[in-house]
Amino acid sequence: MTKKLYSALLTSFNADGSLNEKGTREIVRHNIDVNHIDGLYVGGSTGENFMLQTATKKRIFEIVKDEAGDDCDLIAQVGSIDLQESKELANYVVNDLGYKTISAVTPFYYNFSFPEIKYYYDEIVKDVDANLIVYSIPALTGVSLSLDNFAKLFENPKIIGVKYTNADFFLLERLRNRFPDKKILFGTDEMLLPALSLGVDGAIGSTYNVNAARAQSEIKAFEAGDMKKALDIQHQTNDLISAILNNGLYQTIKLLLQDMGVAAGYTKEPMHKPTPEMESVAHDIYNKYLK
Ligand code: HMN
Repeated sequence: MTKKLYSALLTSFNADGSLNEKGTREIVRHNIDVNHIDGLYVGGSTGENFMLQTATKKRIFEIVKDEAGDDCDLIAQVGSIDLQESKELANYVVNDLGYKTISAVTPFYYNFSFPEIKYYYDEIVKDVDANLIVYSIPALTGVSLSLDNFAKLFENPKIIGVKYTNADFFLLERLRNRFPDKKILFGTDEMLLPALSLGVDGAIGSTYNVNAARAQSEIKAFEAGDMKKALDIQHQTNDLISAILNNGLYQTIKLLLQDMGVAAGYTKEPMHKPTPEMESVAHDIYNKYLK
C-alpha cells in the first residue's frame, strides 16, 4: 500500500471531562496493534482539541508520543485562533517531544483576511524545525482557501501539504494537478474512493479508529486496479458511516471502541453523554458491521 492511512485520534475523557490518560493510551495502542495504522493525527477535531486548555493539549501530545514512540508516524495539530498558543504548542511538540510534522487548522471565527492567514502559518513554522500540513475543513471553520491561496501558502518550503476535509473535488483535482509534490491527505472518510481516484497521498479520518481494515482493503483494491472491489468496500463503509453519523459521530465511535475492549471514555461537554438508546444502537452497529 503506497497511500497512507492515518486515524484522527480520539481522546478518552472521564465522566467529569478530565483527561483519561489510560484510555487515551489504549486508543493509541489499538490503532497501532490492531488497526496497523500508518500514523495518527493528534489534536484534531476528533480529539475534541478545540475544547481543551493548553496544558491538556500538551499532556495529550506527550502521552501519545510516549505510547506510540516510533511505531507510527505522528502529526500534531497545533492550530488555534490564539497564535501565541499555536507557537507555544509547535515549539513544545517539536523541541520537547520530537514530533517531526505539525499541522494547523485555518484560523477561524473572525473572518481573517488571506494575508492574515498566511502570516499565521508562516509564524507557526518560523522557529521550529518541522514541516507543516495545512488543515482545511471549511464546513467547520467557514474558511475556504482558493487554489491561489494554497499556492501562496506553499511558497513556504516548510509547508508541505494539506489535510483536505472538503467535498470540493474540482479544487482537489486542481490542487493535485498544480502541486504534484505536495502531500494531500484526504479527510472525508465517506468519499475516500473518489479522492483516491484524484491522486491523494493518503487519508486521515475519525472512522479509521474502528474501520481501518476496510479502508486498507479499499486502498489495496484501488492500487491493484480492482475498482469494483474498491467501490463495494466504499458502499459497506458508507452503510457504517451513515449509521455512525445518525447516532452521534464521536460518541458512537467511542462506544464502538468500547465494544472492542478499548476504554475510549466520554466526549467532553458541551457534547452530551450517550443516552441508553445511543448505546444500544452502537452495539447493533458493532454487531452488524464490525464484529
Ligand atoms: C480531525 O480529527 O481533525 C479529522 O481528521 C477530522 C476528519 O476529517 C473527520 N471530520 C470530522 O470529524 C468533522 C472525518 O473523519 C469525519 O468524521 C468522517 O468523514 C465522518 O463524516
